[in-house]
Amino acid sequence: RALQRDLQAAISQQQLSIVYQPQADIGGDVIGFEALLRWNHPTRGNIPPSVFIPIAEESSLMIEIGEWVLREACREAAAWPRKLSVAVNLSPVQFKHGDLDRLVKSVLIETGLEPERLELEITESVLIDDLERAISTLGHVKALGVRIAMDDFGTGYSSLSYLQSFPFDKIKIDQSFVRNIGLSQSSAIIRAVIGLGRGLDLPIIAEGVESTDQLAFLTRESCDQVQGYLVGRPRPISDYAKYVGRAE
Ligand code: G
Ligand code: G
Ligand code: MN
Ligand code: NA
Repeated sequence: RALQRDLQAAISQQQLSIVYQPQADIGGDVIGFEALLRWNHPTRGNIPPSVFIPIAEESSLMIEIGEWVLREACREAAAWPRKLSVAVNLSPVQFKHGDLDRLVKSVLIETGLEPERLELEITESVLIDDLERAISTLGHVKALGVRIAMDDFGTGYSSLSYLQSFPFDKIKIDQSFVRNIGLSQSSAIIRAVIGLGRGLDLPIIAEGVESTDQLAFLTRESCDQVQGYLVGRPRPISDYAKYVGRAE
């Protein structure tokens, strides 16, 4: 496929970049950023990750790209004057191949980022193929002091059993529920997930928060953190200089 071939060149030709989306506590203070990959294709312009990540996942390219994102995001965060956290998404492919725990360890050493400031986001699909192996790898990563967040929570098939299999550090409520706050089903589901977080002593972050009405609901329900356009869009980190403690 043409895109696959082009993607191969993307890293070395510096077409990949990372944008950062702020994550805030419920009072509005920014506590960290999620790193999100962007590809500026030389002729086709911006290609969304929903298109190119699946292509990368068909080959060993995802390993290479995943390493690049992790290293870049950790290097970036290590340079922030304020010690905010950085969240990096992991592809299931990175669990199957590659030596994920060794990679994380060496990137932390190389960049000097404090392990407590790194959060790795995984989806349930990571746990589906080889649960034993994924849990063992995640355990090694956690032992480094890195946190693991369950992304897109509520959209997979058996979220609750996974919460029993592995000690996650955070749950990210999928934006599809947040979008439908106001409909009774979504409100009830969000309430239940927040309650689950309380019971399991896990912080809950709501994704895709766009309106003050949604924020008001999440505040009322004692959600811990929020992420979404209301707090800030994914942007180059230079746009968030003030948040990371740099002079503008
Ligand atoms: O930023 P955006 O909403 O376009 O991201 C779309 C999807 O791409 C999300 O599911 C997000 O998790 C995924 N994605 C973005 N950056 C990365 C990355 O660096 N690695 C992986 N594996 N997925 C990413
Ligand atoms: O799957 P994951 O949660 O990693 O991906 C986050 C995706 O959600 C990114 O593509 C990001 O651009 C998008 N996103 C972040 N905040 C909002 C929001 O408030 N509204 C919408 N519609 N999308 C958002
Ligand atoms: Mn994510
Ligand atoms: Na998500």
